[in-house]
Amino acid sequence: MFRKVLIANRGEIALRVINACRELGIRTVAIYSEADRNSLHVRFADEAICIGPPRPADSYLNVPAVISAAEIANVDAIHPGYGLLSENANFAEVCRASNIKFIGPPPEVTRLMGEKEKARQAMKKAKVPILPGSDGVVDSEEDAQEWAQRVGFPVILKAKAGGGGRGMRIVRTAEELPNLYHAASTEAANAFGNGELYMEKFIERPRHIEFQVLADEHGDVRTLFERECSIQRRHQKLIEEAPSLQVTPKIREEIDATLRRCLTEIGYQNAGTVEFLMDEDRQIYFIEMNTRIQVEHPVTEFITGIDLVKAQLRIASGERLSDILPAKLEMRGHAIECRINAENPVKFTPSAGRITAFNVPGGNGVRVDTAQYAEGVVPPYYDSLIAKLIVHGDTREEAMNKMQRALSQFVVQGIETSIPLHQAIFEDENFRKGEFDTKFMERFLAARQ
Ligand code: MV4
Repeated sequence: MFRKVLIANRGEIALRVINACRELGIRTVAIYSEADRNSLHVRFADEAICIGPPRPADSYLNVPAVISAAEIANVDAIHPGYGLLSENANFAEVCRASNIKFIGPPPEVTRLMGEKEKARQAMKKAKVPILPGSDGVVDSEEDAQEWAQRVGFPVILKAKAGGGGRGMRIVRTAEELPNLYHAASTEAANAFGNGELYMEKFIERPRHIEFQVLADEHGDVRTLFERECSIQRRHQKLIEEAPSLQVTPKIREEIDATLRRCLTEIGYQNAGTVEFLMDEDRQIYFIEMNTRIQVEHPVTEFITGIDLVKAQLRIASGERLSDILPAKLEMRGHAIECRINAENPVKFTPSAGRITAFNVPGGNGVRVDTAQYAEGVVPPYYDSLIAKLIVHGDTREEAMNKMQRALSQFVVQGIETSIPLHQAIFEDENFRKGEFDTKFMERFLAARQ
């Protein structure tokens, strides 16, 4: 096992990784920006190194600064958390060249999955169901028209280098295709430095369902069931749960068998998430793969009893999945996560500043992942996520009731948070019945006006 690990992140996920290391007897090195001097990840790590000014580009995203800190502290490995450098293949390559183990997949695999159209073709080749669409990128407006005729409107144009919904356009008729093609391509070029697009059949009211995977460095791949992530606004997830009410044991077994074969073939390693869309006929289609630990990993930890971050560390140090996971994984109960953001719950404007009072709920089946504390400061430079509230019950109904109890005891004063929004969602009849898709929040917010 590693002797010492640097955590190239901040906030709750930095603390989450520190906790896993501490429990495995690994020394930890925090890095921090000038804005995070008083953060808990700095206080709870064995060592901490300031790597630059507040702006992410000057600190957490500054590869030479991160690598210098790792070399000065003489670490064996770097855990990137989520966001920031976690899916940056160049960073993983620099780690490799510096003889530091990057805790994640090899850079070649990260690069493949980052090119969404290549990932799609790789999945297709391995018989993972994908949506009808272009074979590779569409390289002109004329090419796009041809594919759209073949696939049938509505279609969706997506950026090859994309993510987060940028460079995406829904096209409903041949007439509007030229304008939307150029708009998507220009937006993608500005956002990602690459304007290449591909095309898929558009699903009107999809559900977003993702499968958690773990792969060791000896060719063994296992899935740890699915998460339902349809409750989101502007491509930011708000609530995630596991299992999904829509996924039958048969679907679960089929996806498991297909992904094990496919990801072994690709040479996948460490933790990853495979994203699917499910249509109204419960058909499920691959859309993209995330090559990192995700924000919502605790819901999977609750229903499986597996510590995914410890599993990442053990896999990266060469251990076999057969020594990390039980022979047969059991799925137990139902888990739900609410993302608590520092923002106005109605206007969604960011709310930075000093937290004056902070009470975290607890009790059976309640988990709070946060790096915040009373008198702490939420800086304006970073993601607005300040806490994750995760609950586990025997049934979805019990989990929802537990969440409502926990939300009512979660006190944050001094800044605004999304807690009141979550409370309103948990009173919604359709949400409670599990009747929702990725358009749920749009309808919910429109009805509140
Ligand atoms: C789609 C889609 C409908 N049809 N693809 C949005 C972000 C990107 N990761 C994929 N996205 C979508 N792709 C086809 N062929 C609808 C979305 C989509 C969406 C997907 C998951 C969760 C929330 C979403 C919100 C709007 C659109």
